[in-house]
Amino acid sequence: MGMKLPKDFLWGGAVAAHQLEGAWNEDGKGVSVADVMTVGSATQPREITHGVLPGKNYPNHEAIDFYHHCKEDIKLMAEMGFKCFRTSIAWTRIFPNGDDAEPNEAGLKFYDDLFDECHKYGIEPVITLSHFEMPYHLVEEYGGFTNRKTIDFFVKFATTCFNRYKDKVKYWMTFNEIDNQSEFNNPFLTMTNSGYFVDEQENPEAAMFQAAHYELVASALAVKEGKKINPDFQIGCMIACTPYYPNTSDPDDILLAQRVNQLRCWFSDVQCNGEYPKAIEKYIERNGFRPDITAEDRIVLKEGTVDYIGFSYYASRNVSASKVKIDDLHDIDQAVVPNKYLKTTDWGWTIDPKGLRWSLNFLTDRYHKPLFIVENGMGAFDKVEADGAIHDSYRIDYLRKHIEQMEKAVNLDGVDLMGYTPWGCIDLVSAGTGQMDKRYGFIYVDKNDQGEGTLKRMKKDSFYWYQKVIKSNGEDL
Ligand code: BGP
Repeated sequence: MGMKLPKDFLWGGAVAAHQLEGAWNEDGKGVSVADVMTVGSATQPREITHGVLPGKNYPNHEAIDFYHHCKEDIKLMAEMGFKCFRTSIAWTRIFPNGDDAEPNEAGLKFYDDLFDECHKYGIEPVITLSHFEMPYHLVEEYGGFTNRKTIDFFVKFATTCFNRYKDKVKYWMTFNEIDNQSEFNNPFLTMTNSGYFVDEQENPEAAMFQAAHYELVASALAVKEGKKINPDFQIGCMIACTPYYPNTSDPDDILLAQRVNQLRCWFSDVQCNGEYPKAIEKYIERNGFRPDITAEDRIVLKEGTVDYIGFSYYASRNVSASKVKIDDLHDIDQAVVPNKYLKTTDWGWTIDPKGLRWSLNFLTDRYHKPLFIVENGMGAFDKVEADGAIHDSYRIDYLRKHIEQMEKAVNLDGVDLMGYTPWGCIDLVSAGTGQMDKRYGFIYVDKNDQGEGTLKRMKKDSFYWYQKVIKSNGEDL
């Protein structure tokens, strides 16, 4: 038996444009970084190509063709009782090259219709402006966010969307999982977050600090402009909240976990507090990175703090000081060790519902702002039975346990939580691997890793379960 949540709690689901829309080159859409990534797997990272090679397996090109199925799909979300629907606006539908003088009307119209369709059912759109899909032209021509000019391109895109949808969208987020690029050696994460090739950088970590700074300025400027366009907008940041636990009670492990959190959280520190935390200023200085940060930038960061914190929560990680030296730590991944108390998914992600309660408390203590869980879920293989049923009890079990912890955080710990949108409410292309068969949805889509299938939508057992959860406002789990 679960606990009740506030009456206006935003139950829903989350997706991102490039992972479900398909129609990658229709109606004037330009090429995004997602369109030039090949399929990978749990062990093999996606390959980021220098441009598009027609005929290869680029999973995002068709995805689940939401572009042409969105009415049918939103109807299914409404049937589950969604109060909100989180998606992103494909930057390349609006500005195909990123530096275009004028926006693409056909792209703007697609989202007008989509948001109207949501409102038809009383579903509130929750919109991420940039979710791993920067125009590829900005990568080749400008080096993405390693270039200050990209700030203006993003702000133009953001204000175009704010102006156009000011009466249709209230909840916004600027950049998806902006803190993920702290893994500065990971070519996938630097490309998807900031649009540059890590192997072309003289010092990948210095490049990350520069790109992240410009991106944070872009985010703050967007918040400021958005508030001018509609003071009622709620504009949030979006981070990947990963609890880093000390592996033991050895004070070295405790200190290390604190350092790792500093290296992860400074993005949201800047977005919530409007300034760089001391530990990161010092870290940048002692490593001699010298990013271009002007006095004017610092004012903008102060003026453009966010209203709420959107975050994804999937898994926790343990860190051990036996593997690294705390003061020389750069790459967080090198400190990570398995947690013997936790099981993992087929993709090796820990399953840790209590980590969600920890995250909710941690973020509340650190920032004192409303929170929004905008992603949570478990990627799994699903089996379609002969009668068409999909018995995904493992998914229900995962979500139930996380919702229980979320309800404790609200009711026992006093966390101010706006809503909950599990990831991939309809099956879609995995961001990390490009696979279709790593599924998160309440709704199954008939398409496999080879790109075959009818694209037919089918309700899984979890569809009916989540419908009941929403109807009882979280009591009937
Ligand atoms: C987050 C992203 C999503 C999403 C999710 C699951 O990092 O914001 O876009 O895909 O993770 O990851 P994956 O698709 O790799 O399973």
